Amino acid sequence: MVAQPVREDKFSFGLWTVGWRAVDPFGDATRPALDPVEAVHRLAELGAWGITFHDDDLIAFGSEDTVRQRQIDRFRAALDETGLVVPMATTNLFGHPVFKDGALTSNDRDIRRFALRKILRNLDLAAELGASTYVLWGGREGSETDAAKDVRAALDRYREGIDTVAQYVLEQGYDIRLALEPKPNEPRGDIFLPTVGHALAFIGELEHHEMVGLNPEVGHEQMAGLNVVHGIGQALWQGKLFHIDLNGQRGPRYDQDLIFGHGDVLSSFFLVDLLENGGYEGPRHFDYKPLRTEDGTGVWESAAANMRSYLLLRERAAAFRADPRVREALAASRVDGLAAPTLAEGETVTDLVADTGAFEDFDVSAAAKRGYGFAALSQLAFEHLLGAG
Ligand code: GLT
Ligand code: MN
Ligand code: MN
Repeated sequence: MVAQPVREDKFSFGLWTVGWRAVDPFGDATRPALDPVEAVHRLAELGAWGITFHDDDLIAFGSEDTVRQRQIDRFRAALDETGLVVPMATTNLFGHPVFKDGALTSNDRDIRRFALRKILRNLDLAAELGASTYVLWGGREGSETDAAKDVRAALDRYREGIDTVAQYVLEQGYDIRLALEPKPNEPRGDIFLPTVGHALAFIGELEHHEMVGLNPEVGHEQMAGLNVVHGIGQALWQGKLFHIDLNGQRGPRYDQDLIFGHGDVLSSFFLVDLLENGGYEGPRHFDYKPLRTEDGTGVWESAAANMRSYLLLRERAAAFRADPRVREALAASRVDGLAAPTLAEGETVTDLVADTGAFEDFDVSAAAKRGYGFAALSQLAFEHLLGAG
């Protein structure tokens, strides 16, 4: 029996996920608009813990202040009624045509200033609703032609933008950290900060680098042909996994935003294993799109499916770790051996050079002959994943 989702699982969903009306480049919406208040109630009934939003998901772009306030009040009442929390919020800096050349890196300075103000206004709301993470996905920050952008100037402006937002958070005394979300392409031909690696390197250049981390998305790393488990592993290692977008993707193609687990299943298994055992305590946030073929029933089926996938994988990963055959296989593969420092405690590089056992007398051919047993280990993981463990 698979566990039912409970609040402690920290499952959250973007308002833009279940609320996606399925407009795509080739066709119109197939579903009616979803009232954010209904989304809150439905997600709470399904066992979710949190809901996240872009400013424009909650309040239509350009709404008058009274309309804006009314929407916020209704949303807050639904949160109070259900106990759902808002762990994260973000800004839509990609939908309106004004952002067609980007927001923080638009060639037009006035647009960059407008974008900053749009972020700051929604940050106030995020703080008011208790969010602790603010995501910045640079969907339109990029280009289709290399003639259009001076990349170094764009990165200067990107850094200035993030530093300005961080400064504002500090000045307001908000308990909020910023999380950058990498993506290689779509909607721009090429997006700045395309991968976890690029974004980590960029963060190192920021004035307030300590309050900026990542919100990696499973499918985005896979669109770039990269191993998402390695990307998340490095983000964790650098203390920068502030948030995560879970979904599914089948290789390098358009951004599919499938249900979590419905892409590379084996990778999802190892990712859940890493999140559960790697010290990550943040939200398990699903950023998926219900298939365009689905009606309202299918939307809520798919929301539940994300959580069920995660719980099933969590169960399988726990069984894998608990299996004595797996423990033996791990030992045979010397996986633990990697945790031992290569130099002994107090040993210097001079000592290493003096150690003839490390080089002159080292039996290279014996060491080269030894197998690692990864095939057996990998098959055990596969069998546990299929429930055959
Ligand atoms: C958009 C994008 C997502 C980002 C969202 C945050 S918006 O749907 O495809 O990956 O997480 O801005
Ligand atoms: Mn995302
Ligand atoms: Mn995506």
